[in-house]
Parts: sequence; structure tokens; C-alpha cells
Amino acid sequence: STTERTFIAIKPDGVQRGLVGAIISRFETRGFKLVALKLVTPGKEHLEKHYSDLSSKPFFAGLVEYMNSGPIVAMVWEGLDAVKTGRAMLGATNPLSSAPGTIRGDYCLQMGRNVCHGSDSVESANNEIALWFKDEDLVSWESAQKSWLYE
Ligand code: YYY
Ligand code: MG
Repeated sequence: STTERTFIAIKPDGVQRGLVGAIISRFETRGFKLVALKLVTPGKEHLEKHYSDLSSKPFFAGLVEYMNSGPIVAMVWEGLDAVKTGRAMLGATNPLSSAPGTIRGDYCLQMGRNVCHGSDSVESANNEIALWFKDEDLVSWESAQKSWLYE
């Protein structure tokens, strides 16, 4: 649906490496509509919740430490098939397997420094959006591009 929403986050390495503009630009120019955006350091507990399904993995502690190492740009993007398309734009989890032209395939090398997060299903998108944003932070607006993006 054209109103599907996904949660996209630029991780601390993406912010530190000056990739905020480039990553936002990809979602903007693809045609997705920005619904919410903030720069945050949400803390360890919040990040453990965000990755709670990975809590038993050996890399979990390192992952949370990395995510807690600096500011994160948290965003909600809306548009046709936003979750699956967002994942395709990110590329594979391991940047060495990400195709050139994807965010991870263009901007990073190692799994533990893969610059960007994107929801992996509509259900997890809804959970992540609710974890990172209050309802009133989600802005309702109509893009002037709508009729040029959708028939
Ligand atoms: O959704 P995605 O970020 O592509 O991968 P997940 O399986 O959800 O893992 C989240 C995060 O954990 C991943 O972006 C890097 C890190 N990670 C890791 O460091 N080592 C692994 N073997 C798997 C994932
Ligand atoms: Mg994931």
C-alpha cells in the first residue's frame, strides 16, 4: 500500500561518517515521504528493546554498545511497499555481500559497522515506530509529489 511505513535509522557510524544527508537523500529521491525524524541517543535499555529478538546472540552486547556509542538519526518513511523497498535500498546485513548501489554496498565494509537500520517486516516496522516515536511525532501531511509518484 502507498501508506505503508518503515522505521529507518542511521546508526552512530553513519552519523559520525557524515552520511546523514546522503542516506536521507536516497529515501527522498526514491519517492518516499518523511513522516518523522529526530537525532537521539536513546540509551542502552531502549537499544536492548529495539534489538530484543537478538538478545541471545553472541554479538548482542557488542551490537548494543555500538548503537549506544553516539547519536542516531531515527526516521519514519512512508510509501509504496516501504518496508521491503527500504530493505532492498539498505542491502544485505553483511556489507561485503551488499550489492553496489545499496546503502551498505556503497558506504561500509563490516557487519558490525553497517551504518543503517531498516525494519524487516510490516509488523516489526509498527513495533519499532511505536518504540522510537510518540503518536504525535508522526506528522500527517500530503506531499505535493503524490500524483506524480502514484497513478
Ligand atoms: O536487519 P539487519 O540489520 O540487516 O540484520 P539483523 O539480523 O536484524 O541484525 C541486526 C544487526 O546486528 C546487524 O545490522 C548487524 C549486527 N549483526 C552482527 O553484528 N553480527 C551478525 N552475525 C548479525 C548481525
Ligand atoms: Mg533486523
